[in-house]
This record gives sequence, C-alpha cells and structure tokens, in this order.
Amino acid sequence: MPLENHTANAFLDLPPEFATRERSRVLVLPVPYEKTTCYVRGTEGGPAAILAASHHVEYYDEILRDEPFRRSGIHTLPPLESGDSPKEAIEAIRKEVSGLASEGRFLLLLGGEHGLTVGAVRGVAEHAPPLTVVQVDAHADLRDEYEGSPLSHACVMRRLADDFPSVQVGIRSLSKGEADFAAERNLDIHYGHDIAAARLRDDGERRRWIDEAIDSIATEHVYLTVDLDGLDPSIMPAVGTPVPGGLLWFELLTLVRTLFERRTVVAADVVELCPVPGIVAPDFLAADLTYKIAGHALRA
Ligand SMILES: [Mn+2]
Repeated sequence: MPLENHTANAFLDLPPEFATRERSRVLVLPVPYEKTTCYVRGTEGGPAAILAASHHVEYYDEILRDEPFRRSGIHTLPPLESGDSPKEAIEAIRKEVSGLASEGRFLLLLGGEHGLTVGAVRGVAEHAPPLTVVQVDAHADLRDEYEGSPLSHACVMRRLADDFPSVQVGIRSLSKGEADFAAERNLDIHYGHDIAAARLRDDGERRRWIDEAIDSIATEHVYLTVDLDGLDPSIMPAVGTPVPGGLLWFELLTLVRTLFERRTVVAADVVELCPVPGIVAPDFLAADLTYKIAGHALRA
C-alpha cells in the first residue's frame, strides 16, 4: 500500500530516500518501445504494468534474507520515448543507455519489445567491454530479417552476433535457417527440452545446464536479457509469442543468482511483457523478477 511521500509510478514505490537519482546504485529505465511485434501487440504497455505491479512486491527478499534496496536505492527514470522507425528508436536507446552506462551504475531496462536490446547492449558495451549477452528466451532471435525488418524482435541476437559472444537459454522456437546459422557459428544454445529433461534427473544433475551455461561465458562482463516468453506460458501467459516448454520460476532465479555469483553482470533487461487485462499474475512475476535482479545488483 503506498505510503505518504512515496514516489508514485516508480519501481517498488520506495521511500524517497531510497529512490534518489544521486545515491541509487540501480537505475530502472522504462522503455515502452514497440515497432515490430508480429502476433499479439501490447508490449508498449509492459513497463507501466511492471511498475504498477511492483508496488505490491514485498521489500524483503526471502532468498537473499535481506531488503536489498536499503543498500543504496533504486531510482526510476522517466520512460524513454524512442524515434519513429526501428532504426531511429534503437539508435536513440543506444545513445541514452551509453550515457547512463558511463555512470557505472547498474541499468535495468523494462520493455517493451525485445528489439530494444540491440541498442541497449551496444550502449552498455561502450563502457564495459568485452561483454557476453546471456539471453533467456523461447526464440533464438537469429533471423537475418523478419517481415522485411532486420531490426525485428525476431532478429535481436543475429544483429548482436558479429560483435558479442552469447549464451542462449530456454530456446524452443527457431527456423531451419536459424539452426543452420547457430551450427555454423557454433553458438551456445541451451534448449528447452534439454532443460526439461534435467528436471527428471537426480538432484546433482538437475542444475548442470546452469553451470554449463555460465562456465561457457568467456568474458567477465555480462548483459542479461530476459525475454519473458523464455518462461513457460503456464506461469507467463502475457507475452506476444508464447511457446510451451519454458523455464519455471525457480530455475530462472537459480540461473540469475548463479550468474551474479560467478560473473559481473553490468546491465539487464526484462522485455516482452504484453499485459492481459484482468490477469495480474504475469505482471507481478515480471515485477518480482525485476526486483530479484536488482537485489543481486545491489549486493554485488
Ligand atoms: Mn522471444
């Protein structure tokens, strides 16, 4: 419940002393960008839905046994309005993110469609090279172009592939052409069906894919991009392009926690929330996940 003097429309509705631009180590940047979605539209409403849901997220993190925001604070920036064409928009996002990344704080972008990640990674990488992109997603996003656009949300990882190593997690939808490209480049992909198979193994084996995914990251710096459709639609139905067979909640949290333990995560995004009127659980999941990521960043 919002208390007096709290910051309306800001992530978590924190007491103002924990949300100032000056002292906060984590900056939340809402990016209501949507130009190339192809199935269900609505990701431009994602950031506002995450911020609204975040006002109901518990400040205490039961896994970290801590109220991580107290370590410095989390400041919510005004939403970034981007240009008219995907090209202009992604360049605007790169420029803004580059300026923010130069401050050396942890940037957490809320989407918006996945296309924004191309600008965000480039902007962050200008100040924290070299970095690896860890992508949680149902889709490989390795198409050279989709529906006539090379900057489609279906092309994100292809646009980044020449400049950044990647680890892709939860993948379960890709074309023959994308599979061929992945094989040709020897890309590191952890498929949904292999992760599901690991659930059936003994305890020690169950998390092996997480260790393998993180061990294969050759750089210290990491940009984490979470396309929410990487989660299973049973817990995350509010996405534009749902695919069965995705990650479950604690699997994703274990991946995120282990990633922060073993590498320096310099920025992250949570993208592709496509709110469904009357169904708040996915909005809350996205807000809770955002705070879990921020919590690790604040403790790093
Ligand atoms: Mn996707």
